[in-house]
Amino acid sequence: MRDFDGDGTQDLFVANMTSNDVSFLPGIGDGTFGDHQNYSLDPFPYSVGVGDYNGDGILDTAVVVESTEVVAVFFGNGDGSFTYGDVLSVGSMPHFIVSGDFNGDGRPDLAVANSGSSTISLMLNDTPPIRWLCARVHGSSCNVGQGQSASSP
Ligand SMILES: [Ca+2]
Ligand SMILES: [Ca+2]
Ligand SMILES: [Ca+2]
Repeated sequence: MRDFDGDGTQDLFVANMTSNDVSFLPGIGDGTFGDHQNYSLDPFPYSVGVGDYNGDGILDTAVVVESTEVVAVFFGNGDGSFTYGDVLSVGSMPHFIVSGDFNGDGRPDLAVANSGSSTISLMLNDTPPIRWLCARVHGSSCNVGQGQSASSP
């Protein structure tokens, strides 16, 4: 839960595993949420990481998609809308993602737990301009591509 649209209220960005999409819900500030915006993905979007991955000062999201074994990055536009961006290949049956600055360079990175192979895929964020560097952790690897599997809204 973070303020994605910069209006001072906490918003939600959630993965909908059985409807194959993600939803942005703008917080009103009184515990309720405004109309949601959905973004389609391949089957089984599982979890969401949050960080400013392209360094523009606006929060972005990174969504694990289990069926295609990728992370789909959505860049925030600052008004509550998102632009579909990078697609990062990860390991077998990826489920959970965490975002943090793992190498201490000030830029948010991504780590994904791959339940099918008992591995972790670590992707280091080398920006600006945005560029993902793949690291191998516990036998897993990752590849970086554009528009490989997920679809725009
Ligand atoms: Ca907000
Ligand atoms: Ca951003
Ligand atoms: Ca980093």
